[in-house]
Amino acid sequence: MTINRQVAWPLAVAAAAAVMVAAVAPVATPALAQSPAIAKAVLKDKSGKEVGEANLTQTKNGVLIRLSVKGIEPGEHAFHVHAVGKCEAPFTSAGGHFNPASHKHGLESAEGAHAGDMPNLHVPQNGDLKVEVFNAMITLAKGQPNSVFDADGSALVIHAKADDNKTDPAGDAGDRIACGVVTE
Ligand SMILES: [Cu+2]
Repeated sequence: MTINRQVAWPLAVAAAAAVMVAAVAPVATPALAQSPAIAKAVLKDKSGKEVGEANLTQTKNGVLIRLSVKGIEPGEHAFHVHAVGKCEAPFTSAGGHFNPASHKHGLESAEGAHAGDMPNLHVPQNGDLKVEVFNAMITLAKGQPNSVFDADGSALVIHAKADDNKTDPAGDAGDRIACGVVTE
């Protein structure tokens, strides 16, 4: 007599193995390790009065600038990163626009603009404005060619007039009415 013994083996449930992602220790280059993730600039007018503040945050793709200004003449004003971190009235001390790639001026420039070129500020009637500006052409990372923390530093500058986004080298933006050195 043949005994057909069928043994029902419980299906082994393959437990989904929890995948342990090994935490990869961040490998920072020495230069990056010293680089700030945030930076700041206090903007003053030609008389030395504080008229604004900017907080800069490094992101993966550029630098987010949160700017607040007070008591600025209503209307459009050019807003740039200038090449030298020195703000002595009338702020020519800040040099030209930050332009490590030696491009022509203007966000509408065919060849790609200065790294310091940014959109105009639109200041309302009460003279106070809070705005966020993203600049993908600069970095806070030291040692990079487009770092605002290069040998002579950098400054944020607000102009009397709007930037026309094309006239080389300064967008026909007129006088510099406020300036702030970018600091860690
Ligand atoms: Cu400027």
